[in-house]
Amino acid sequence: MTSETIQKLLADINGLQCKSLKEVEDARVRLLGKKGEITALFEEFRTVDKDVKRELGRPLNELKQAAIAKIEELRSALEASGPAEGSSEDLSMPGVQYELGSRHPVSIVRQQIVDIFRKFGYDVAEGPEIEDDYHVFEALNFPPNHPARDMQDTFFVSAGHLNPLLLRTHTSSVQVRAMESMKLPIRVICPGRVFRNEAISARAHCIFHQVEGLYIDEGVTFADLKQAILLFAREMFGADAQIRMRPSFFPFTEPSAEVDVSCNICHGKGCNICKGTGWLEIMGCGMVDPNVLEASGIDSKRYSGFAFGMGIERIAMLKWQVNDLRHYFENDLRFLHEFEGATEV
Ligand code: 2NM
Repeated sequence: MTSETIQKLLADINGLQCKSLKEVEDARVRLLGKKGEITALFEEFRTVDKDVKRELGRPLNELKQAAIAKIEELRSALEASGPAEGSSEDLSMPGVQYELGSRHPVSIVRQQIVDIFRKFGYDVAEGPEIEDDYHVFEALNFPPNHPARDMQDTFFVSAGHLNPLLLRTHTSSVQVRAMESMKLPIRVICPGRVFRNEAISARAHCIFHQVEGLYIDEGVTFADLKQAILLFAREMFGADAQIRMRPSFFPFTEPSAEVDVSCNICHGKGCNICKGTGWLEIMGCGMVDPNVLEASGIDSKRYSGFAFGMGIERIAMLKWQVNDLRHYFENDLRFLHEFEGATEV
């Protein structure tokens, strides 16, 4: 090895030109690869005399650094300018295909419910998901020691004072805000996401969606409630849908009822969706408790009202025979694709 060998190779490197990334890689292998020219010089260097080492050590190292720098310079210039003319890139190749999204079954059913009640003259109201104890429990006639107020059932955002912040467990809090701020008579429906501290299973989830409705005016009776729900059921489940009510209990309504709709799968004959009863539970409802009206400043001697609430996931399960709540939150495309085109039913 002589000084000329190194000088000649350095001149080669400085004059190096490449038309493609492949050529750059070939040059790198030729110079710096395991069997490359520079690698070979370093191997030879180990065997030469001391005085040759002293003379050629520095130029040899500079040669290697020059090669590394040149290869890097050529590579980044080519990457910045994109594929060169005459390269092997096929510009007629199709681009990346993005799949078109479709509406989520929960959105479809929420829209259907909202559309039905808008037709009946209801306004749509929304409110905060992080609420205070007052709007979720206190104003809705929940006694201080009610289990829903427990850590076990409700997610708290801040605790340890009189009116803690929490994730709303129902959208009734939005209806309290409507009663506080809207002029009477009030007709509202409140769709939204609610949160409960439950173990996740096929039948329960810590997040789900509700639509609640409220109607307050002079002289509103339980007969009005029954008719409103019957008309809703006919719009939602078909003109021949029937309803029945069973007595129930909620802190915010008195009297309270649970509503069943006739099974539109077996038409009362009995199937595994209605468990042979011919009826499907769809919502809870009742006459708004006078305590709830008074808490929001409404004169319960003059005004009365009804309210109802339903779970959107549950209605969608009945509609499409979804057997596991967890499907709604997993975003598995195979599940979501099943609802393509389901907007009109
Ligand atoms: C339900 C069942 C029965 C309800 C009551 C109210 C309010 F704010 F007016 F008091 N909103 N929603 C209600 C009544 C909700 O869900 C199963």
